[in-house]
Parts: sequence; C-alpha cells; structure tokens
Amino acid sequence: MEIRGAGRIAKAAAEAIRDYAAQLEVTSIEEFAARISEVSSYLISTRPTAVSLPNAVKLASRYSSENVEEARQEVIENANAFIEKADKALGRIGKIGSRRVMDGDVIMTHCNSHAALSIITTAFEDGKDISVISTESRPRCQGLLTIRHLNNFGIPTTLIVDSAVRYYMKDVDKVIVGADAIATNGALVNKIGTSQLALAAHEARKSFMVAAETFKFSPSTIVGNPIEIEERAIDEIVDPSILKELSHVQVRNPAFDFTPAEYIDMIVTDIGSSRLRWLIL
Ligand code: RI2
Repeated sequence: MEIRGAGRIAKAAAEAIRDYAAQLEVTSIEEFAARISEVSSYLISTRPTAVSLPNAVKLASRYSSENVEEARQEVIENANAFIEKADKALGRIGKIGSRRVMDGDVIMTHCNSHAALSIITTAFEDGKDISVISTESRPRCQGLLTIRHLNNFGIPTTLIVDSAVRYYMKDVDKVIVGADAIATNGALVNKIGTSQLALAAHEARKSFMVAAETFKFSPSTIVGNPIEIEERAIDEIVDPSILKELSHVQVRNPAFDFTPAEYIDMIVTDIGSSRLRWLIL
C-alpha cells in the first residue's frame, strides 16, 4: 500500500524488473531465466487484483536472446518502454476523456485514480468550469489524496462519506472512476464501493465513465479465469481486540468490487474511447 493506484503499481513493477535485471550476476542464460522468473512471480504475488501488475511484469521481462548480456539489455529496454508508455497513457486518457466533460459539469469520483484525475484536471485546464464530489473511500481514505490533488489545481471539490453517494447523485452530471482491472466482458474491477456509485448513477440516469490504460485489461478473462478480489486485514476497519468480546461477529474487508458492463457508459483508454458494453481488444 506504499504504492497506490494500479497504474503506479505497474510502473513500479517494471522499474523493479529493470533494476533487478541490470544488477543480476549470473553465468548462464538458464540462470538468468530462472532468476527473472522468480522475481516476476514474487512481484505478481504482492497484489492479486490489479491486472496492470502481471501485465507490466510480463511485458517488461520479455527477451528472446540466448546471450545473457543481450537478454539483460532487452529486459531493460522493454521495462523502459513500458514505463514510458504508462506515462504517456495518462496524458492521452486525459485528452480523450476531457472531450466528454462539459462546461458546468459536476463530477463524482471514487478513491484515488490518476487516470480519472487526468481527465478531470485536463478538462479544468482546458477552461471548463467544473466541480468535483469525491468520496472518502473507506477504509484507507484515499479520497483524501484525491481532494488534495484537486485542491492543488484549484478545482472546487466536496468531500463526502461513501454512504452519501446516492444522496448526492442528483447533483452530479458524470461519474468518472479508474480501474484496477477490466474483464473481456466489459466488467470493471475497482476500489470497493465503485459498484454502488454505478448503481446510483444508473438509477439517476447519470453518465458513468471509466478511465483505464490498455494494460488494465485482463487477458486471462478471455479464457474465463476470474479476477481475484484482494481481501485486506480487518485492522483497517476495526481494532481486532474488540472482536475478542464479540464471539458471533466477523469482519470482512474486500478491497475491490465488480461493476457489470451494463452500468458503464464509456471506457476511456489511451488508444481511444468506446461506448461498447462488450470490449474485446
Ligand atoms: P490509477 C486504486 O486502487 C483505485 O481502485 C483506483 O481506482 C485504481 O487503483 C486505479 O488507479 P489501489 O491499486 O491506476 O491503489 O488510475 O488499491 O491511478
């Protein structure tokens, strides 16, 4: 949790692979392969939900040479290419998505998505008179990072508790959120509570937009593999010692939820946006 945001997690993994490959002391290509494979599995195991992480690791750790020095160089170049692409993707998403933001829009966002924020801040910098309603995003309260970021841009922002989402939806024109993963059936996996924003937006006939780099799409869902939802420690919610007195109580803390494609109006990516509810890249 020191690195937040699925995109930043992906970039950090690519940097780790690159730096590891650069300093790796091995005598054979077999040893190089084994060590790269070992560190790749380790990195992937750190966060189970954000598909950007395995996608980044797979793209960064590719090589074809049988020569250690050449293979090392390939990994370094692939990792750098991924990092550069990820940086550019945020700018592209901001440009593409901000075209859909209208002057006067009130935008609701959830958690702390750099991709969603790129759309919002680009629209503001283009001169659009917008304001934002940001959820607190319990239990880690990443909404506090979002309001600080928006405040730095001078964007009028209102912080609300997660349970006030439906109450305020009548004041909203658009919901813009990020993505930890997108399945091939168009379903979104994002921070817990995203699906209640989508449901409330759907009920109130408000537009629901997702901002996601192409490396957030999950290739393994093509063959029906489910996306695992990370369940985090209960001490993020409650002092575990309280539970000692409450023998009939358990606490659950899923970090992400699923939003079905039918509640999503648009997915904005670095290669364009789509109103299609079923996306196959
Ligand atoms: P960007 C975050 O989760 C939030 O769920 C956010 O919507 C999503 O990643 C995408 O964020 P976490 O990975 O990649 O920090 O757009 O737990 O920054």
